[in-house]
Amino acid sequence: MTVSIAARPYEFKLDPSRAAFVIIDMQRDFVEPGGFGAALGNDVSLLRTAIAPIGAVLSVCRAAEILVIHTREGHRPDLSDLNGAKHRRGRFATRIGDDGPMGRILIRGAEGHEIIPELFPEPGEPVIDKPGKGAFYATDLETILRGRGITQLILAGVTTEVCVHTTLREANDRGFECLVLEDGTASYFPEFHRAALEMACAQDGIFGWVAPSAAVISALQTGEVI
Ligand code: TIU
Repeated sequence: MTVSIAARPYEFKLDPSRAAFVIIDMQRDFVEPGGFGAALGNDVSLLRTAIAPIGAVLSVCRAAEILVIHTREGHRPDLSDLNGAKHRRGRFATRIGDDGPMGRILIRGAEGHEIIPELFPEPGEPVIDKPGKGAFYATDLETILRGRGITQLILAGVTTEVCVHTTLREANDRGFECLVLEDGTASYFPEFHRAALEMACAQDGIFGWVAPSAAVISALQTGEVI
């Protein structure tokens, strides 16, 4: 059974039983002041536009019993999984592992590392802790997806051109069909957000499909069953 989602570059045939909604890095460290995003010099308020659309799709996916997966970017407290290049990069006063107002920056167990309350995982929803930008790198995400027979991913979260796009590319090369949630992603750089979405679906879907939350919700609630 599939439902048809109005998407770019053309309709996406979603099979809810083989799909997962993957919410990437909606952590306090990226969307609240004093976290990793702010330490990199960004205006974190720009990312908050994605929260309501993700929340709306999350409710519909839970009701439709679509697998929901959350990811968190972060590192072990002893920094043993933080490569030196990532640690050293940039000329910032505050780095990964340093103390901040929400605890140590981008460290597992710190307040800032946690997923925001609006999108907090429900029991049973896998949470993938990842040390890199892509959700497949050095994680068990692929094993979990293959084990459940998942072949399609709806991708949302932050930031569009960094962790969402890296995951999109990793998933594409692994044979997953991907749809990026247009208004459920956001960037500190609005022009990068727009370009990243165009890049995803250019060339008749070089990496996959792009659709707004309303199209996904409408397809799942009232969509024609094909
Ligand atoms: N800096 C930036 O745009 N993003 C990240 O560092 N990580 C994610 O995108 N999650």
